Amino acid sequence: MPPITTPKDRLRLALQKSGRLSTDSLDLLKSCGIRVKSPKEKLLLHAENFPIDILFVRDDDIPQLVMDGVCDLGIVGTNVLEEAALERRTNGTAGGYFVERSLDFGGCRLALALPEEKPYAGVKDLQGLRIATSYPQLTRRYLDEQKIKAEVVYLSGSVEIAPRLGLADVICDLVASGSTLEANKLRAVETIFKSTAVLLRNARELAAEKSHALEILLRRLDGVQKAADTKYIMLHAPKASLDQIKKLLPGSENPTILPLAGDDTKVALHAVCSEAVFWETMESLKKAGASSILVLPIEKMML
Ligand code: PRT
Ligand code: ZN
Repeated sequence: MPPITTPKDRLRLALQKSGRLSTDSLDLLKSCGIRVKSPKEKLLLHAENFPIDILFVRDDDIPQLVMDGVCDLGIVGTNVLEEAALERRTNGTAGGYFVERSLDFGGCRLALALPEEKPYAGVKDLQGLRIATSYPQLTRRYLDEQKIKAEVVYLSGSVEIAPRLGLADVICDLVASGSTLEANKLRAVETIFKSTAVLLRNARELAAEKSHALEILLRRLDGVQKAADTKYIMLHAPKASLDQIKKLLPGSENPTILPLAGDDTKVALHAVCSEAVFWETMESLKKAGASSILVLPIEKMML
């Protein structure tokens, strides 16, 4: 079979076909203005209005596809990426890649957890135990760093039931809300890795057309991510407390000040805040004399 090569003028991006990262990954493309018709019915889809093709696969295959250059880009959790990278380093088949952007979804942590009733005073208590995990490389690395000798057993799924089945004393699994651990009467005792979804990129230099497309994609992506952290705030402020109110606005420069029809004592203030606007901030603004405070989301930004 001839090697699979990527076209010279279209980027190829690997996405999880069906799972926790799928919707967020597709939503991100959509916010970047990239239209993909009826996803998931096909393995490979061409975006309608951008030079990018999307390959839908299992998340475990994404690091390899990018490292081997079958895809230029991929969206995957750093848990899966680091596990694959460690495995490749062990086998001596490490491929060139780098993390182009961290994304603000898919957050979770890889944690060691043991039955609630089992006493635990510190990592030393793991000595000699049997640990079930889908992440043997990351688990082994942690144990080596901590100089703990323990047996690592690989399970591809349902790791949380391993202690109940007598397969292991401890598990090392992904935790998000913690409800799976709770339902299985387990408690997390150590976080060994913090994960988030990332945009992964093959390290080879891209042909000019692809490089240009990637530049546009990254600029849009930065705009979307920046907009998500940024809010537009509008309020009415008494002229007398305007300076105090301006100081309370999180991460904003030079607000727009407009006269208010029919009221000489007040002005309208509009500002872009580059940091989160919490209820506490709004309460402080109100205390300082502001009224009609509106906080609006920003959809896109280009600075
Ligand atoms: O079929 P495919 O191989 O593509 O998917 P998958 O079943 O291997 O992965 P999937 O879709 O479950 O997760 C994809 C990625 O989402 C993971 O690799 C992580 O990067 C990220 N992610 C974020 C999570 C979680 N949060 C998560 N909570 N992946 C899995 N979980 C599981 C965890 O394994 C445990 O069973 O959810 C359970 C714990 O969740 P809480 O909320 O009860 O703590
Ligand atoms: Zn998977």
